[in-house]
Amino acid sequence: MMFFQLMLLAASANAYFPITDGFRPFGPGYNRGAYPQDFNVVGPELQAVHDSQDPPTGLAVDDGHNIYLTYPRNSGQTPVNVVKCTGFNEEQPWPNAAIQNCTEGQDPSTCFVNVQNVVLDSIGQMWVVDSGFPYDAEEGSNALVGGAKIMSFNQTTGEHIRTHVIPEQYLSHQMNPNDVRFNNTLGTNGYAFITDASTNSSILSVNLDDGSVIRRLFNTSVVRADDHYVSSCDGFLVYCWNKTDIGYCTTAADGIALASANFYWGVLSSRRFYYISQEVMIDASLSDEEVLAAVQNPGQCATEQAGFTADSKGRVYILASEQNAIYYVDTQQSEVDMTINGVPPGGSGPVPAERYVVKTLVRNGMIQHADSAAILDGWLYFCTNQLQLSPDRQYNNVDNRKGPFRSFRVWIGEDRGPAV
Ligand SMILES: *[C@@H]1O[C@H](CO)[C@@H](O)[C@H](O)[C@H]1NC(C)=O
Ligand SMILES: *[C@@H]1O[C@H](CO)[C@@H](O)[C@H](O)[C@H]1NC(C)=O
Ligand SMILES: *[C@@H]1O[C@H](CO)[C@@H](O)[C@H](O)[C@H]1NC(C)=O
Ligand SMILES: *[C@@H]1O[C@H](CO)[C@@H](O)[C@H](O)[C@H]1NC(C)=O
Ligand SMILES: *[C@@H]1O[C@H](CO)[C@@H](O)[C@H](O)[C@H]1NC(C)=O
Ligand SMILES: CC(=O)N[C@H]1CO[C@H](CO)[C@@H](O)[C@@H]1O
Repeated sequence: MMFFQLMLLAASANAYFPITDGFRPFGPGYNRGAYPQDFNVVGPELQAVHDSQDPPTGLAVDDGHNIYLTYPRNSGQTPVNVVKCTGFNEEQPWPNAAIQNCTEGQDPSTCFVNVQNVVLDSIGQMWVVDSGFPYDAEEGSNALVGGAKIMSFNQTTGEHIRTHVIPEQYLSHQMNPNDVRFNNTLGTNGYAFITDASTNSSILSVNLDDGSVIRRLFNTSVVRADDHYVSSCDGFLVYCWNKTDIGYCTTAADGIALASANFYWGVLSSRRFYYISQEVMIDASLSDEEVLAAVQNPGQCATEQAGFTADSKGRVYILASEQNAIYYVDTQQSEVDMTINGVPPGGSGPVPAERYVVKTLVRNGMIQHADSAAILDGWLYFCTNQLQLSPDRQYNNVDNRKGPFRSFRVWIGEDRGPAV
C-alpha cells in the first residue's frame, strides 16, 4: 500500500517536472543519483602503451621504458610465452625464439613451459617465473620438476644469467608458482618470494645465495580463497563454470609487493590482503605457527586483486581487478596525509596495520581486469586481460573476451620509482 502511494507520488512529480532538453529541474552536481553518469571516472588519464592480440598476465618495464609481457599457457598453447614490445602493436619473442617452447626430451629447466610474470630486480636482472604446468597438463598433476622455476636474464643483452629450480618436494599439492618479487639486499645475496596460486596455496622464499627454498603458510586461511567466492565486474557477477555446472573460483595467493621490509600479498578469490616481515619469511628456524602468528591483517581491500606493486616511498598499489580500478595504501607514516585515530599526518616509521587506509588512484572503464604492474620514473605501467570474461568464468565456458588487450601507464609523480 505504502509502495503504491509512493509510485503515485513519483508519477505526479514526473508530470510536474518533466526532464526534457528545455527544462531541467536538476543539473549535474544537484545530488548523487540523478544521472546515469554518476558512475564517475577517478584519477589521472590513462595512456595506452601497447595492444596485445592474446591476453597478457605479466608485465615488466626495463630501464629504457621497454615493455615486456607474458602470454601464459593456462588455457592452451600460446605461440610465444614472453615478448618484448617493439611498437604499439609489435612484439618480438624475448629473450629469443628458441626458448619459448621446450622441445621433446629437453630439460624443462632450460626453456619456457608456462611463464606467468616477468620482473626486473634492482640490479638489472630480468626474471621470469615459470609455473611448470604444460598447457596440456593432466588434471590433478603436479608441475614438471625443473619446469617450476625462476630464471634471470640480462635486461640489455637477454643473456641468461641463472636459474633456480623449485625442488620437487615443494611441488606437492599442485603448487602453482604465480608471481615473484626480489629483494637483492636481503640476506647475503638477496631473496625471491613466490606466491602459490593453487587451491591449498602457500608462499615460497628462495635464497638467491644457495638456492634453498622454504614453503610457508601452506593451506592456511591467509592464503586460501574465500569459501564459495563470487566476484563482480563491470556490473556482472562472476562464477567459475564447468560448462553449465556452477562453481566457485579458488585462485589463492596471487599478487605480491615488497615494501617497508614487508612482504605484501593478496588472495585473488577474496577481498583480503596481508603482510608479513620479510625477515620472518626467510627464517627457517621459526615454526609454521610462529610464521602464521606474525601475519598482519590490515583489513579488507574491497576487491579481488590479481596484482600488486610498490614504489620507492613505501606505497603499495593494489590492482583492483573487480573494480575497474587501481587502489593504493601508504605504508610509511611520513607519507600519510591525514589524521587517523588521533595520529597526525607525517612522522616516521611504518604505519601499523590498524591505521592502513586503502585509497583509489584511478577508476576507469578502460581498466578491464588489471593484472600486473611495474613502476619506472614516475609512471605506473599495467596490463589488462579481461579475465572475468574468459571461458572459466563464463556460463558454458564461452570466451567473451574481445581483444586487443590494452596495456596502459598512469602518472604517479616524478619522485616515485620502483620499490626494489
Ligand atoms: C611454439 O610452439 C607452437 C606450437 O607448436 C608454435 O605454434 C609456435 O610457433 C612455437 N613458438 C616459437 C617461438 O617457435
Ligand atoms: C648486462 O650486460 C651489459 C653489457 O654486456 C653489462 O654491462 C651489464 O653489467 C650486464 N648486467 C647484468 C645484470 O649482468
Ligand atoms: C586444507 O585445509 C582444509 C580446510 O581446513 C582441510 O579440509 C584440508 O584437509 C587441508 N588440506 C591439506 C592438503 O592439508
Ligand atoms: C567438469 O565436469 C566434468 C563432468 O561432470 C568432470 O568430469 C570434470 O572433472 C569437471 N572439471 C573440473 C575442472 O572440475
Ligand atoms: C629489503 O631488505 C632490506 C634488508 O632487510 C630492507 O632494509 C629493505 O627494506 C627491504 N626492501 C623492501 C622494499 O622491503
Ligand atoms: C591438491 C590438494 O591437496 N588439494 C586439497 C586442497 O584442500 C582441499 C580442502 O579445501 C582438499 O579437499 C584438497 O584435496
